[in-house]
Order: sequence, then structure tokens, then C-alpha cells
Amino acid sequence: MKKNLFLLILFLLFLSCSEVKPPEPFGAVPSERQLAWHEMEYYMFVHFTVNTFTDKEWGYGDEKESVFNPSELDCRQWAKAASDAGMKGIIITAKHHDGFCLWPSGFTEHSVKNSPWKNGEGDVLKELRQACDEYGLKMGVYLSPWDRNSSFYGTPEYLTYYRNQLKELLMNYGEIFEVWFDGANGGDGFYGGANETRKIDNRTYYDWPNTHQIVRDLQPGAVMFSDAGPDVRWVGNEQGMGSPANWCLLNKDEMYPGGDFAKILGEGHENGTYWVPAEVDVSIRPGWFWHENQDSLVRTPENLLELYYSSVGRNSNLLLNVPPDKRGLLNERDIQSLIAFRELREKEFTVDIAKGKRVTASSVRGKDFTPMNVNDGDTETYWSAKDNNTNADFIIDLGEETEVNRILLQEYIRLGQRVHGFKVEAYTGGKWEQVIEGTTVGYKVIRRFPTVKTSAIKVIISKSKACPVISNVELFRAPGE
Ligand code: FUL
Repeated sequence: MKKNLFLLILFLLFLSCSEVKPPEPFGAVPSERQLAWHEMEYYMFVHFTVNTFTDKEWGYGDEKESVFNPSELDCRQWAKAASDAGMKGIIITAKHHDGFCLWPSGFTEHSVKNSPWKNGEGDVLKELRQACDEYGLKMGVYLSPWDRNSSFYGTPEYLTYYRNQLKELLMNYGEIFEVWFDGANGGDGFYGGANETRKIDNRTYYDWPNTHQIVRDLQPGAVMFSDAGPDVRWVGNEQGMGSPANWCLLNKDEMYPGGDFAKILGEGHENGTYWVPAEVDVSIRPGWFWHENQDSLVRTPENLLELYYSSVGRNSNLLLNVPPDKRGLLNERDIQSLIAFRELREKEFTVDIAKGKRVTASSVRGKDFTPMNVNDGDTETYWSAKDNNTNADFIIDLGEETEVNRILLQEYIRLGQRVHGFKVEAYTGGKWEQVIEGTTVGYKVIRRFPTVKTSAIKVIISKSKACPVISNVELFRAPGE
């Protein structure tokens, strides 16, 4: 009897040793819809409304519908440009602060239905949906909470009006990947002819939880953006600058859209209780809307590459605004810049030098978590150190002296964002030399460093909240020094 018990214990011990469990998640983790959003990385913002024709950035709300009259509107041209540029979706200003709707809303006369465009029969959202489907892009909507046209604005009735419009957008235009709630709120406007200033309390007026529920019910796969989430947060500036230390974590309950939180939003909260990653929204021109006198001020491909490093390279998504002109077409200059930027980007990341090379680590949790997972081309597999090993490293053996000047790192974020200190060293001249130092990683970081000729690269996770879990490492030799 005793012998049997002993054998059983031995057997159980054997079972528990052979199966090494994955690490426990640490802190807040992303939802499935957020994980899908992270993979979008780079997509287009389209600012288009009456402002395009009146040369304004913020329409007052009294614009006649007749001013909206694009001569050659072609959403397929936008979608083709986005797809050629390597973008994965388009978010459109279905309604900006002026209240003019790009779709024939049943709740206002202030829309395309009273414009001369297509004799009032047109629907920009419908055309964009078809174009996105044709080019394999996802579609998102911006619906300005502030409405300078509506007589309801500032009263409780406005909420019903706003939610009705939101429902129209979420029910009639297929799958929406992101709903964009702008933070600019309240001030002077037309308001149905009142021509006055209306102030609202950002914290309470919109009753956001109930509006958010509408999005969850009608488009469960969509993420919601605002200054403070709930799913995606503003990065705190409109210059395209992600924060070098960037937590996907935020104590969002302490915040509300339109509040004064710009400084916090860049970095997020190191120990935030919710997963709310940052999105960098920035325009390819000085303004959000098209203005003829800005045709010469389109960002250069080199400048767009800088934006890419300061957004996607810093654990954020890049939402790049490209505004159609009065024809309803993206301007040739903007398209040229976008395409040349794609070419530059491709030259940066031509051959992944790390792929398939031998990788060894100072700590390995078990055979399923081998360091060879970091460069197997599969971001669902990862290297993990043993529990409590919050300081660990791995070495990529390049086999021969190779020039390297870029590194891309990704954490397996399904288990949370853990790393808050890392270094990269290159083996050169018989010793290890540091090439970069960083803080957070998260979904992705891409770092540049002066070209080094090396036979091995060491990634040291010097500080982590729990054992590190790294899903991907790529190395490149980009043109230049
Ligand atoms: C801001 C708005 O006021 C701008 O017009 C633009 O839409 C930008 C993306 O967000 O808050």
C-alpha cells in the first residue's frame, strides 16, 4: 500500500516537472479587440467636411449645405492611396465640430442630403465602405461630440441626438474597427441660430458609460478612442510624438475626455489598472483639413519616417491624417510623399538579420519557452525566463561579423506589459559594447543606433515587473551610417 502511494507521488512529481506552465499574466492585459487594434499599427485619418470648402479648421456650424460640393469625390482613390502606402484602415470625420454629416442622417437637415453633391443622393460613408472593402482596409468613424450646428447642443436632448447618429453609423456601414471620440468640447457656435457660447461639464454631460455601451452592443469588435479611452488613449500631442517610455496602462477612472491630462497621456501610468494603449494622431499637413495655401507644406517622406519611429517605434499606433481637397481627392503631393515614405520604410527593414539564428538565454522557463521563439517569425510563441528572474538576457549568435543598426522588440502582451528597463549590446573587438538603452517595450519598439559590425547581439532585460516574455526580435542593417 505504502509502495503504491510512493509510486503515485513519484508519478505526479514527474507530471508536474514535464509540463512547465506559462507565466501568469501580470497586471492589466489587452482585450481581443485591443490586440487586433495593436496589429493595425498604421492607418489613415481623413478630415473632410464643409471646412474643406470654406478654408476653415473649425466650422461655426452655420455653413450652408450648398458649400459641400466636391467635383470628383472618389473614395476608391483614398483607399488605393492608403493601401499603396501600407496602411491598414481609414478613419473618417463622419461629423466634425460644425455638425455637418457626410452621410444622409435621418436626424438633421445639416448633411450631404441637402448639398448639391450628387443632387443630395450621395453618401460618403457608403462609398468609403465599398472602397475599403475593395482594398481590404478596415474602416473607422469620428463622430464629434461637440456639435456647433445643433440647437440641442448643451441640453439633455442632445445626448439622444448624438446617440441616434452614432447608431446610424454603427448599424449601416458594416464592421467598424475604431470609434473616435474627440476631446474638443463646448464653446461658441451657431446652435440652430442662437449664435451663443455653450459650455458643458466634460465629466458629466455626455454620460459616456451609456454611449460606450451602444458601441459595445452594436460593434463588439470596435475599440473606442478618446483622451482617456476606454480602449485607446490620446498620446497627449498632435505633433506625432510618442513617449520614449510608454505604458499601455492607465488609471482611466481618474480621467475624462477633454480634461487637462496631456502630460500623463504620453507615458501612461506605470502601474495603471487598465490596458489603454496610445494612438499618435498627426496630420501630413499643418492643418487637419485641406487648405490650398498648405499644398507646399506637405510633410516629406523623411519627416514621415521620423514620425514612424516616434510612434510605431515607441509602442503606439500611427493615425496619419491625409485630407482630401475640394475635388474630394487626396492631393497628388500628399500621395507622392506617402508612397516615397513607404519606399523609405521598406529600405529600413529589408532583411531581418536575426531570423532563424541561434539564440541562447541566461534563464529559460522550459522547452516551450525557448529563446529560439524570439526569431521564429511567429509572434504567438515567446521566450520566457523562470519566475522571479526579472533580470535576464539572451544572445543572438549571428554566425559571422555582420553590420547592424536597427532593432525591433516585442513583448507577448497577452501576459501584460512587464519590461521597464532593457539594454542592447553588440559583441565587437572581443568584448560586449552597449548600443542602446531603453525603458518600456510593450507591443513593439523599434530603435536606431549607429552601425556596428558584430558577431552577436545581446538583449538584456535589466528590469521587469515579472519574468520577461519576449515574442519577437528583429535586426536590420538600414542604409546610412
Ligand atoms: C481635435 C479637433 O479639434 C481637430 O479639429 C481635429 O479633429 C483633431 C484630430 O482633434 O481635437
